[in-house]
Amino acid sequence: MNKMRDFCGLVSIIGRPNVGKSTLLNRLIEQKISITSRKSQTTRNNILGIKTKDKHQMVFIDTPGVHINASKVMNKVLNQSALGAIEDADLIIFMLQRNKINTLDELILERLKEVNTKKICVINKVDQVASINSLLPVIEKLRSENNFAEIIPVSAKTGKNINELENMICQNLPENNHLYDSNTKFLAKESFMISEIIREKIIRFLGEELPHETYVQLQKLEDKESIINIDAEIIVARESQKGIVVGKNGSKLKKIGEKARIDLEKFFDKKVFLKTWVKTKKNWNNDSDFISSLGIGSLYD
Ligand SMILES: Nc1nc2c(ncn2[C@@H]2O[C@H](COP(=O)(O)OP(=O)(O)OP(=O)(O)O)[C@@H](O)[C@H]2O)c(=O)[nH]1
Ligand SMILES: [Mg+2]
Repeated sequence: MNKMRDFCGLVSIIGRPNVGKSTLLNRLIEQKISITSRKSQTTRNNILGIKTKDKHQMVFIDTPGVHINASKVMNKVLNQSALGAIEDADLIIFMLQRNKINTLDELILERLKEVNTKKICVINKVDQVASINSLLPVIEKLRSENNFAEIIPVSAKTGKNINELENMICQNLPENNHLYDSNTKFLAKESFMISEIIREKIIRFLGEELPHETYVQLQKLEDKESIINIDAEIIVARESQKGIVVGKNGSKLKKIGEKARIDLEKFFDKKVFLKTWVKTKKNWNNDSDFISSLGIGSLYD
């Protein structure tokens, strides 16, 4: 008698910043577990998300965008995190966007040529290209110069071709026992999810540079029957940045807190009381020991 076979593998999503890796993970998992924004360097950890479809279990790793100029300590840590996920993967999803391959894409592609792992190339944001025809030269270039098992245009935002991509992923998973229960979507601790939701609002509401100079540390997490009480400290790297986060008469911080609370209530399906304040820890983002003590760059499961 034929034994029914199970398939399971680690699927790493790799690409330069801002191409939509986290948006794709959320779309595949059908739940927002990885924060997203228009600004690059949004993701700071390898984020794990799981999807089980019958015999197939996909264990996704969303990674920080790979950087070209990794001179800053933080950039180096993030690059190591992303490149580490290449080594560990059973299947690599390389992601780029629209109909352009830029220098950074090329660099990552060169790196990927050195690994024997199966690869799928995902061209994201096709909702923003005039026609699928305009993608043909890019697809042809990617096909002729690399060894992808598949190349597929998608829109993580609208969901276009996501089912097709999921089928391709399933077809390329190795035969393995499932690692997680079929209902499990993520393993991240509540405290990590909360800090990330607050950090997303900081990134979305502040200017280009500042988001990378902040992190969020929970000081209190009280899960009561009818309400969750959260105290969160927002840390900046310089005293002068404090005022920017707080805003005129506290307006910015208030907005960040309000938006975060709405998302937290959605996530926990419960009332949330959130208190936030800002503190300076000088040059924290240039201190590699401190960065790793925060867990930045590590796998958050
Ligand atoms: N139009 C369009 N926008 C998209 C799509 N996918 C993602 N985006 C947007 O692109 C921006 C970046 O998305 P993210 O998912 O944060 O990108 P990322 O690759 O995870 O970025 P890093 O974590 O910084 O490396 C966000 O503003 C998304 O809403 C898409 O298919 N179409
Ligand atoms: Mg991301």
